[in-house]
Amino acid sequence: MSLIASDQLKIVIGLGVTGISCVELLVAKGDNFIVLDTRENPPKLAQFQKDYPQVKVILGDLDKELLASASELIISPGIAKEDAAIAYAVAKGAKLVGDIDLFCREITAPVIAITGSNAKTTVTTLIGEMAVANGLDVGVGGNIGVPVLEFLKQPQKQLYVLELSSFQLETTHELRADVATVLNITPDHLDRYDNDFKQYYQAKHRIFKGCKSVVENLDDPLTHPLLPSQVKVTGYRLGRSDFNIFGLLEVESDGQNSTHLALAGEPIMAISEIKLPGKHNIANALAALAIGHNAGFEIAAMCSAIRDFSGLEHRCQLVAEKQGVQYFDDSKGTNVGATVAAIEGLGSALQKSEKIILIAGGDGKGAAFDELTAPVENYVKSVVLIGTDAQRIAQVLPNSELFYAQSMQQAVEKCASLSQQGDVVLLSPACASFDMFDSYGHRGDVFSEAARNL
Ligand code: UMA
Repeated sequence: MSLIASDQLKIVIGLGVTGISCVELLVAKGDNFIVLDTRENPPKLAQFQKDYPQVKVILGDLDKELLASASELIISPGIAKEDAAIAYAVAKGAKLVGDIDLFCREITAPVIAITGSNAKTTVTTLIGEMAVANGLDVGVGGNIGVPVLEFLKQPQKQLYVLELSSFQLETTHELRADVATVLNITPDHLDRYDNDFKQYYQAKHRIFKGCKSVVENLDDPLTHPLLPSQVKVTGYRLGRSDFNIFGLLEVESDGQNSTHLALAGEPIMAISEIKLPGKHNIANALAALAIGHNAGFEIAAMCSAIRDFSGLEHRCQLVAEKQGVQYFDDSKGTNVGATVAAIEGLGSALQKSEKIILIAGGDGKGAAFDELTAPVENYVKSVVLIGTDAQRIAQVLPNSELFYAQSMQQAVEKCASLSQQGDVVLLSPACASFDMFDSYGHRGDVFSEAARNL
């Protein structure tokens, strides 16, 4: 059965921001296409039908024969290519693409492509700032929240910096980035990958396909690209710098030692000038320097961007300092992995006598919290638990000092009473916010205000 028989029929799957941006492009090109969404009532449907009354939309379960009748399936990141109807159509010859391929077909400007399990938004944003500091007209988009096809509505930029998720990379064949990097890989989205870490790893490594140069995190062997030797590779590590390796260097001046970011044994800037806290942000600065270096950015301009960069809202953001205690808003830590990264990043930068006081809890979305145990025992003095899953988190922290609070205000006041000079109060809930707040942004704002008002 074929609703619209045509060899040239394209099918857009998904009515989210990606699907809608694909529709805009196909309409502009005058292509023959229809739109499907597996949901009976996708949230953007009414507005879409107002904007595109001429576009045929089919909702609900995917019809495999209809899919098989298409020449190209343009799928959104939230749709798995393993879906039985999609896999059937692909086996019958339908080509599978995503918005990143559609974008790459239209542009000639260079692309920097960034993926990783953690920190990709921070590094992508910093690279964007570095590009601006280098005087470039740059577009920063992708998984960060701006669908790449949005850029086609404007004159072409001189450079595109794209944050790409494993979901987007699954359907990307034509990226050919000028600089490509996998920042780090730890298990994530395993529900999408049949609990198979290898599939997730392979999706991430698709970023290197056809790339001109690579940046590799030498502290994480899983980021090592399998590529022909003629591709330029620049490494970085939280260790000694070397030829083509950004790293660290102890510099002595006036009898005082300080650690600097460095390349080939030459200091670049002192790590004390990085505003973002924690070891993981030193790694992020090194990653950004290495990426910018491959892209031909000036070192001085990159350093000024690093010095000015105060991070992203609600991501380990320093929001207050009271009586020698720093308050960090990591409300974006909505899953266990993000909270582990925040605790380890901040904790590893503290002196022995200084500790973290953690506010965690909310709606855990059914996830297991076991991975919190080790970092909390290593770096956290006390935990103040809030929200629906407070008890479930308590179960994985049998050796920790635990308190409970009914509101964020109460939690912050409790943390203040538990802290001493040099300690850090960290809101990193490992949970969604919806049981107590409108959003993670709202939760972070309430935390910041309570901390500032102490
Ligand atoms: N969905 C269906 N049926 C469909 C289509 C979608 O049930 O037929 C569901 C998906 O399972 C998902 C939701 O609808 O729950 C949205 O999916 P989508 O693919 O339509 O998403 P977009 O609105 O187009 O947003 C996507 C990215 N979303 C996902 O990957 C799920 C956004 O990343 C990205 O900013 C945007 O494109 C622009 O590139 C979000 C994200 O959560 C922030 N990314 C994950 C992450 O960062 O961990 C990968």
